[in-house]
Amino acid sequence: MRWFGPNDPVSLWDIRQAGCTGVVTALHHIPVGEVWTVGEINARKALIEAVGMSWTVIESLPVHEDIKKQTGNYQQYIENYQVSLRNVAACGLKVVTYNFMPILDWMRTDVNYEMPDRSSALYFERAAFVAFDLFLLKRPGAEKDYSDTDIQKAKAKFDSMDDAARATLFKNTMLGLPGSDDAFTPGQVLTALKTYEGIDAQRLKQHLYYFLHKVVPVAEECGLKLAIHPDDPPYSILGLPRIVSTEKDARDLLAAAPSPANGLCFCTGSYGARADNDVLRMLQQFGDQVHFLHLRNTKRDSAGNFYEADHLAGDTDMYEIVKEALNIMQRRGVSIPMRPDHGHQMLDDLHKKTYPGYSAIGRLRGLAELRGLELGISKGMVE
Ligand code: CS2
Ligand code: MN
Repeated sequence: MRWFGPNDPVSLWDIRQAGCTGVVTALHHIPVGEVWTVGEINARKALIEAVGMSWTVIESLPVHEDIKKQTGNYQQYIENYQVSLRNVAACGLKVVTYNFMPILDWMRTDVNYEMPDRSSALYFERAAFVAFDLFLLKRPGAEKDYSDTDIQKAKAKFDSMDDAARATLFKNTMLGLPGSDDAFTPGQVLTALKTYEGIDAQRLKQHLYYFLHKVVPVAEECGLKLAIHPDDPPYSILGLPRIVSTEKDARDLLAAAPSPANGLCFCTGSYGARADNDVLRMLQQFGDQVHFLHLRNTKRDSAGNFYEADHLAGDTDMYEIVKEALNIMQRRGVSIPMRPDHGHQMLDDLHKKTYPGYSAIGRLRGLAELRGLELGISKGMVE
């Protein structure tokens, strides 16, 4: 499971009791772009080992915005990244997850979407998102990104909301902005978006490939695997380019720096939010370069909405995914680290404040179901 560090309301013992043998974590207290020192890495590692678990996967070693834009001190930040890679390898870590999403990481319009069983899920509602963009953020030129139907639906949605609902929508939508604990104003967001003017998808791809040319050889030399997490949701939002969304994106970035160190964090939930991504086929194709697996399920509808479903429900056939993952591991003779990505807020956790998607009990349910599925399939394979 993922652990957010000593401030996480979910403790390491909770995670161990959920049946985990390891955690994935990051040094969230180190500002993006600064070097992770051996001392800091080992201190974190000792905390995890003290409860009988291991730490081999980092999620994430974040990439500084200057590297994505090739502005300011980006060369220095790339050098720092290289040093951090050497340091984490020296401490015995194996996999480094990162992403290349401009400004925002994941984006949802509702982090308390009630499921029929009264647990709570993360939800992306297209009309609400378009309403946010047009009427709350008021991004200049946003209308040209949407169809007339989109705009009409967004207007109807917005008109149906009172001030409190609008404020909640704004807050939820901004949660994927790093550091968004302090509420962002629309002005601040628009200023950040403006820094990407002139950077289209093609240019952002070039910047990613440049970064890969600099860091993949270092990772390879020190025996690390890099695992890029896909965009979530997997398409352009707020006029920002997103370049790790499709099968072609993944193929291109692997081909841009061919190396055993250049690989994917295969997130079935993120890739699966797009109807034209055949997630199973993608896993079959990229199996040799999958270094980390996020197992999560989404349920889409034809209007472009999706919610996070139970791990074994939703649009992705988890049985086929786990079976393919087992095939890949057998073929490669490796064990690919896996975690349940997100979970519903449920039971006692409904009364607790936790990171959206990362309450304990819903993830425990997902993990238990996935482990059972894995064991059942693997026993069946042996027979
Ligand atoms: C995660 C991502 O919670 C999530 O959705 O899967 O935030 C992921 O940790 C980052 O994109 C990886 O860099
Ligand atoms: Mn994920």
